[in-house]
Amino acid sequence: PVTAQPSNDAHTLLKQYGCGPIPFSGTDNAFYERHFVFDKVLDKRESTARDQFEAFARSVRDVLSQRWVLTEQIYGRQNAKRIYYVSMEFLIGRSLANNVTNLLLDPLIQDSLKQKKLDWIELIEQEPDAGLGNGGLGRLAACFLDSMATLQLAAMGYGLRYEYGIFKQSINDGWQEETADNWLRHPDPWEVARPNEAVEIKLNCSFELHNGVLRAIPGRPSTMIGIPYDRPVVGYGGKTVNTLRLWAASAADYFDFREFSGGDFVGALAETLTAETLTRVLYPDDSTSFGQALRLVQEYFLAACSVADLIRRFRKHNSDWNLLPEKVAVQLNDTHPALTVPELMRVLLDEANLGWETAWDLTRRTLAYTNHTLLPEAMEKWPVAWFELMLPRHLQIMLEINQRHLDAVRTKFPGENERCTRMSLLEEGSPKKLRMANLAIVGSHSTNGVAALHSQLLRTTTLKDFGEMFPDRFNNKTNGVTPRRWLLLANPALARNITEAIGDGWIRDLDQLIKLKPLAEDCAFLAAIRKSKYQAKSEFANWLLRTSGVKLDPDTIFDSQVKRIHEYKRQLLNALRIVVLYNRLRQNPELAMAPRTFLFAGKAAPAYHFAKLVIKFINNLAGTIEGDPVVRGRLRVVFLPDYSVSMAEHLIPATEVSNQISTAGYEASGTSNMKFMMNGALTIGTRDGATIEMAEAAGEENFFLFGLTADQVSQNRTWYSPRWHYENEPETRAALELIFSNHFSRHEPNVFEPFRQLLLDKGDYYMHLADLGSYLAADQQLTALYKITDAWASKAVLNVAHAGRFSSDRTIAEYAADIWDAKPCPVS
Ligand code: B1H
Repeated sequence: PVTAQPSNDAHTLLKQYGCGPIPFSGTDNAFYERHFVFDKVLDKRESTARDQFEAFARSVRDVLSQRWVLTEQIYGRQNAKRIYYVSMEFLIGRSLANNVTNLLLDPLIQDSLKQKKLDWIELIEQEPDAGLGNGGLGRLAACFLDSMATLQLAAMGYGLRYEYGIFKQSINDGWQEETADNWLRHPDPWEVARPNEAVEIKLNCSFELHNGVLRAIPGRPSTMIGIPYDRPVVGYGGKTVNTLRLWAASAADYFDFREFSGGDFVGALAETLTAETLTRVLYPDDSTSFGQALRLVQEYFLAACSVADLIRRFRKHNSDWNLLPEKVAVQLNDTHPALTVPELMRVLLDEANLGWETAWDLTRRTLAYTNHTLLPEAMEKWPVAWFELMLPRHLQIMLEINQRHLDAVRTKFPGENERCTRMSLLEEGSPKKLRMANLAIVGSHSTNGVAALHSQLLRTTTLKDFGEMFPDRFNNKTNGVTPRRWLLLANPALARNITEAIGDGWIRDLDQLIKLKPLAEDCAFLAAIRKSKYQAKSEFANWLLRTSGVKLDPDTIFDSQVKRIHEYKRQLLNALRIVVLYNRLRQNPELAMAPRTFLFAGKAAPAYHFAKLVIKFINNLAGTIEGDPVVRGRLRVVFLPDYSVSMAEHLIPATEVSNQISTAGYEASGTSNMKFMMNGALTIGTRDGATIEMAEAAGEENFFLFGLTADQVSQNRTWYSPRWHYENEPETRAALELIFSNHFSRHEPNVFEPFRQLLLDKGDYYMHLADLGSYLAADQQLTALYKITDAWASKAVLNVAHAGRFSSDRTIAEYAADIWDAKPCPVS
């Protein structure tokens, strides 16, 4: 992509990256061509598009390799404080264009593409998305890696190298179907396997695979091997190249000798298969904890491999264990890696031979925990019996932690037995369970939420007891997104507008976008903004046509809701809005209504039946509207299958209306809301998560906010009646009647009956009907404004101008200052 880059000539650039012993210049084909011969043993003329991608990506990796080595050397030499971001998910997407952008290699690449007559778009589309995450939590981790490298922090990500990432979604007859995402089918050009740095993980049982389920065999201790696969994380400017280290599970290669000599060769190898199953697949649940034993072992594996690795790195440069919190900060991405608490304790007690008090003090000062949701179904709890079986030493440690913790609670709040019950790490019942959130809070020095409202609700409601016990531990870190991927790379037309107007300082310092504010009154700039939006819409339409055959009309309003499908996110509310608009046109075909395209995308967890029914409904709605001559061309609904990071990079820049319509109090932060804002979409949304802070920044007059507040939701719970809305709001009633009359399901009578139960009979827990009226009113205001093109563009500019706060650079700077106490360690 042609991005706004300082015009470095090729020679200077190659000098910067050729900082090691290997020169790049002088040999023309040293750069790209040699990878066909030396990596693939292939004549270039015989190469496929995929071969060309691999060769090209390997040349880019060559460019960064010496800086990658240098980065680690400097961190070691300086004995810098290391930051470890531990997460079960990293939703990376593609890396080629991102690495090229961050290395500032665009001019060089353009030259090289011209000479070699390569098609850049075709090249980058050869790369599969690294879909090692479900949604916002995993994508946040990926944005944080970009910002940590750009801010020159000595940071590293730890995760799992799933062989299968988030499933591929296809739509069959309107229904979601899942297939496996075999993203590693071809060799990945970015990763570097480091078997020499493998670590051993011990469990007190062995496993057996039985009909696809992992079965523990008690009393037979086993060893697993974690093999690190490193991926480069290039900071913007190409100076710092950090590492994302992903662990792959493998069987210990000495375990099978006894059985081998006993003759059971095949049986022994089958056991290898079981160990390797561990990192086979990502659990596809977002905001729910599914409670599978295999998932618990995955979580322990991540914690144990990462602790072993970071301790080894710490010991290389420090002999005094007491320095641990000064030299290491570990951020736990939700409770998924919470077993880091007992694992670090175990290492400090059993391997470093420290006393309990010292070990506990060091553990707590090293670890910090981020909470990402208030939904009770997402709170992880694991049966105590599983720990007895697999990790008895860890159970012992957690019980000791709990004893001491409850003693402290009793000292601070004497006689409050119920408080103790609530705060205990143990949940009584059958089975008895361990509460991972309580463990993470007690075992760390910081607990943060991900937006102001979320952090406040955490401290004052969900974790109230902990807020009272440890008031200083609680803090907020409002999420952000990287402007490199989500603006510079995804939206070259807008990026160019911005750079032409205010220079390119915004790329590293997004607050500079505020300089655009006066231009909200400048007709020429508004025209340029309109033009770049139209360009992004056309490019998205072309991409969609090319990749899926769907044709969009860029002269309609692009109105999007893209995110995981979940009741609390209320895609059904959006669909109800469309049914009402459809009814208006059916009743009055003469009605003036701006032509609109409603875009939906998102995956439903495979076992979440209601969410799958919502997908089915959106698809049937799309089909019915398409087949109705009265509305065809005026309203259009499109469900785009298989939402991914790459799709978002095309869709978000093209969007004019961003829907952020969760029931207030349920969306912890949201991050697509910020991406849309940066790309000049206007938001129609509820006062939830970070959307509240976005509207605060830009001014509520530049937002279309509607609906109940979080306060009202919690108060209204007792007396809210969906029936009242059905009986007293004619449009609400007509919309529901149309659905229940099988208008959208002629050949599948009553498939949407569960909506009646959910919305009317079971009391509409997420209050769709309470907010439908105000949603429609906000929608009316929005379409009225759209007609006044300058007024619309002006608000879009004001939104972009105030998006600076939502850069993940700001978020990471806050983590570094308030939680990690970390300073930049430049690699010059
Ligand atoms: C978020 C999750 C999540 N919150 C459990 N919680 C998972 C919970 O596999 N699991 O078991 C996976 C994911 N994800 C999201 O985090 C929030 O819903 C968003 O509001 C927030 O923006 C995002 C990043 O903080």
